[in-house]
Amino acid sequence: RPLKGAVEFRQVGFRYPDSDVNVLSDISFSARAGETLAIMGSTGSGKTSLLGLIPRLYEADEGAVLVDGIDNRKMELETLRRQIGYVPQEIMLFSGTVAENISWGKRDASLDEIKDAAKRAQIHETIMKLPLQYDTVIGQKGVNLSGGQKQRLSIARALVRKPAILLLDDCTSALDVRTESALLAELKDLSCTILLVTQKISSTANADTILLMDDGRLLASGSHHELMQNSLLYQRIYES
Ligand code: DCP
Ligand code: MG
Repeated sequence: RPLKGAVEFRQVGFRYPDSDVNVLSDISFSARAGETLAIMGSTGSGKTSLLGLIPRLYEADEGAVLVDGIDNRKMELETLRRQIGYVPQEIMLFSGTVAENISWGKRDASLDEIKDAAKRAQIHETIMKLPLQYDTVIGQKGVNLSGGQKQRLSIARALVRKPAILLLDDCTSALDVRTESALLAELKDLSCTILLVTQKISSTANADTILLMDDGRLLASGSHHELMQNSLLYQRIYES
């Protein structure tokens, strides 16, 4: 079976429905199935907006977003979203058990599948130290988790659905470099396509391609090597 999960943007322009300014202009790039793409850029540069166009939280106004070669506006929403795991920038956990929180997007997940996702997300060991492990209640009336633990739980929630495309919106920001690189190595093993929004240059090392965004535009794109040679801005970020 050929690998699925290719993502391509063709001259995409986008503005929010209640606005007349473009937040994305002329964005073109492609990620082959199984590749990892890192997206960097200052706050407000359009990274979250870009990710949101893939599962069609919003639709492109100009150009097209293609998933496995098909314009995603022509796909059935459920078919499209079934293959996408999306970890939003704002983590949403509810008051319930750890297992329930992980299986939120796949109600029929078995405990083995839940544990496998948690292991890959580097949170299994933390869970095993909780009073009732996977049955521990978290959230408002339960055990409190740290920011980085919540981030990993919400990554596990996306992984349990075994997505072809994984969208990670700055959700490794609270992880130390070692945990993050262990996580990224695990994700690589899944051979899904990964689009990773990050502020940290350490997370771009594993990426096949890095996109540098600025004010809704793609300033530069390429491998770490290429950007080190061609992009002054990237060099500056790398050295800072
Ligand atoms: N914007 C908007 N309406 C929304 C969300 C965002 O008008 N519902 C605007 C605010 C920014 C631009 O769109 O000017 C891009 O916002 P993004 O959230 O896409 O930007 P980033 O994700 O890059 O920013 P951050 O790094 O802060 O998450
Ligand atoms: Mg954002």
